[in-house]
Amino acid sequence: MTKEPNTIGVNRGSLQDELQNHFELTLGRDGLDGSHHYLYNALALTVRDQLVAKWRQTRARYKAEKPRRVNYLSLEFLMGRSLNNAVLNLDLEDKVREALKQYACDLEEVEAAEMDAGLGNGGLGRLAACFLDSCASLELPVTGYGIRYQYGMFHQKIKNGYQVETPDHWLRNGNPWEFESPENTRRVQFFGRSEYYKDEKGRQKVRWVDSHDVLAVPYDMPVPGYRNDTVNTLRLWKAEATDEFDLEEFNAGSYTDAVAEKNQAEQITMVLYPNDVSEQGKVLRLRQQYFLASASLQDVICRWVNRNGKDFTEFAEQNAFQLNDTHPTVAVPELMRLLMDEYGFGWEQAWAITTKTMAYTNHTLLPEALETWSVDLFSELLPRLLDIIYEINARFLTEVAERWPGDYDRQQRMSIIEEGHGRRIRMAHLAIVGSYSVNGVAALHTDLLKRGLFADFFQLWPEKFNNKTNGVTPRRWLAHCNPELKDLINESIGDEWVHDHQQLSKLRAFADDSAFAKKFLTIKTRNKKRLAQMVSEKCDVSFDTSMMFDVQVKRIHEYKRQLLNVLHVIHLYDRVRRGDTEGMQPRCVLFGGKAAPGYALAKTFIKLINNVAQVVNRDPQLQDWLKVAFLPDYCVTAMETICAGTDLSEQISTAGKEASGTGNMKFMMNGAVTIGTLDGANIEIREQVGDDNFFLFGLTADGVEAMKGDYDPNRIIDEDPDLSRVMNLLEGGHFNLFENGIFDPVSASIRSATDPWMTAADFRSYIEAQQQVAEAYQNKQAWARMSILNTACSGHFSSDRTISEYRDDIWHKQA
Ligand code: 26Q
Repeated sequence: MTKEPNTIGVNRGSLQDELQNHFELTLGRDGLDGSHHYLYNALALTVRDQLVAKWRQTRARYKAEKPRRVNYLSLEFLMGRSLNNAVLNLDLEDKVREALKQYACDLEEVEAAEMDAGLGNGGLGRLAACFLDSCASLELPVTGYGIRYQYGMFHQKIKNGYQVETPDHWLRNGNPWEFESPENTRRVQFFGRSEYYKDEKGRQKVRWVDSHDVLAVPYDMPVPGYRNDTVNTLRLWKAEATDEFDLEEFNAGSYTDAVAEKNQAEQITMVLYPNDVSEQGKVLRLRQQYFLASASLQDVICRWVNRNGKDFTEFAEQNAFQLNDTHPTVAVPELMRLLMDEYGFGWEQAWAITTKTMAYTNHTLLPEALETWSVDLFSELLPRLLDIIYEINARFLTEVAERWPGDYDRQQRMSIIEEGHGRRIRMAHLAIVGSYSVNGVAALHTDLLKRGLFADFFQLWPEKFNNKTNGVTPRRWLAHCNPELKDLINESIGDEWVHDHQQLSKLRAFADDSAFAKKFLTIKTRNKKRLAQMVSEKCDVSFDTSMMFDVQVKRIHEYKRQLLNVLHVIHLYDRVRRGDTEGMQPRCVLFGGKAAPGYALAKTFIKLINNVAQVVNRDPQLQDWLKVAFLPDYCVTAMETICAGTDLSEQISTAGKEASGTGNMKFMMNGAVTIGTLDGANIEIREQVGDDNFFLFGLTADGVEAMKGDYDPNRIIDEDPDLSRVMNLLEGGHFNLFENGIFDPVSASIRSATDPWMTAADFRSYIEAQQQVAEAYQNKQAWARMSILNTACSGHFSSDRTISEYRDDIWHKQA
């Protein structure tokens, strides 16, 4: 092997030598131990070395070129695995495969040794990860700021059909992708009180005293762009105790108690809250939010001061903060505090800077999911911030009163403080008031925000509101997860589509090309085989690839209506048992997703799916018609196999409830056809792919609203013989023979006149759409065409498109 010049950070030998060095020298191994753990680590370090030089260059470039820096603040980053992503983005696949030959291993086996970085619940966390990939690929100076949870999203096991949670100790075997950066440690204050004093010029000032402080230690992860020279940073904070913790106790002789106090501090970053709607009022959650916001803002300001001194004239032009939902919104008063208390600004100047840098993304329409914090709790934990929030509110309400004199109702509706028994802080109002941009994540969602939840604010500040329809990265969600389809696309239209999303539409020309269609279907079948393999291993259910693969994977929620899907499954079961199989298409129905540990009904849905699966799969009469499985522990890595092997994508939420959805986009990219409601981004998916290539059903968002009040599910059931039979099976104990009454809450929810999710209302239309799907699937050629068109029209849902819009309309636009 010839050695390349010895440049620091650039590969010195061949990748093969580098790998061997890491394996033998860095890790001190002399042979494989069967687990691939060390080989994975050696390979990760080898690939990482290639990133480091680019990382430093990127930092130097940003320093020199001084573009506006964007800081993406998020309590969640659902990164999944890093090795595969780095290999793809750095174009190292061939070299890596070659290098692994000396160990007689293939890349997939080694990649499988990596644990998912599961630092998120679902859509919002994965969106942040896709965004980082797109920002680096578009060479945008965006830093992700998050929390380095020691325990990520729990692992899900299924026992006797029930979800059982086990901890995700993802760092146990070390993490080769992180660089601890202790020199950038920040100090975050909690508790204590505000103290008023006069500074040397006699001005009234405030400082936060008697606080209990916690250290924030950053761990940086490299975020490589796709085949360019950019490597951005994801900075995750870990909480550590200060060394001066409770000196009093220490001196009083209770050494062990004092040391035990350390735990309090370190708890902050111990665990991700596994609740994807909200967990109201948990003080630890508020501590996490403030910890992230304060450490990240201090970090940005510190870098600013190091470069520019205390001149903040251009700070707002040079920095932006994107708030991923309200979770990091305490950044608004925190930036005010830092500017006023630490850097001597007056209110107006500080407010001008804050409202020129903060931008807020909303991800939900469910009013119960809007975050509020009790004023009492806040005043104890973050007393100085509460002062500031009150002042923000007072000034804001003055503005409202000027605009709508005498309209006290409106003032109350818009106030950041909700009055009632126990005052609460409305974080969404704080975010809107403090930001220059407010965006929703799909066209319908943004529209509903303007018309509904935030109508008052939209009237006051229409210019703040904008839509940014979500997207997903085509690197992970097509090129990586479906390598054979990637190769076929490359053969057909070249490989530019990987970073130029508009190019995918060139595939439309192949929709009626039978040779292409044949290859396309062959690849689908091979991906279905891989998925069937996974289902067989994890669920012990055998899926036949000649059947249609009908898949719903996402968090388990009433509004997402896994229940409606189960009702359809029961209906199919019932049809086969009655011998009514004419026009029926054999299917394998797959479910996957986690329920929040405290969400009883969602957990019952999981049990119902598992019980139905058991009855169906054991019935010989159903053998050739229907298979049902619940895949345990759904996660990013599982989705990589799932979306490539899916025929039919279930996106069946009650209209007006799913802000966007992003799984829908991953399925579409991989050629799955959607059955869906007019909800979230489904609407735009249908617009892109055309009405003929999308199976639509159900009420519209306005229809759902209009039906409230005179919704009568029992009448719907009585008048629909299919639904009546399904309810009889469900309520007659057919799926819970020796488990009396366990599904009563399920049937009660369907029969409730106040069922907000209107499951019964959409049943008939869903069943009919499913029958159309069945018939369409039987025409292989027509189905192939639909499937190809789905991939061809998915370019719009590349997160590169989304991020270009954030760049042009939010980040590069001055307030
Ligand atoms: C709040 C308070 C306390 C504890 C946890 C939480 C919490 C955590 C996570 C609340 C919400 C979430 C996550 C929400 C989420 O994933 N929303 C989804 O965001 C996607 C990206 O925009 C959309 O596509 C989905 O429609 C939306 O449901």
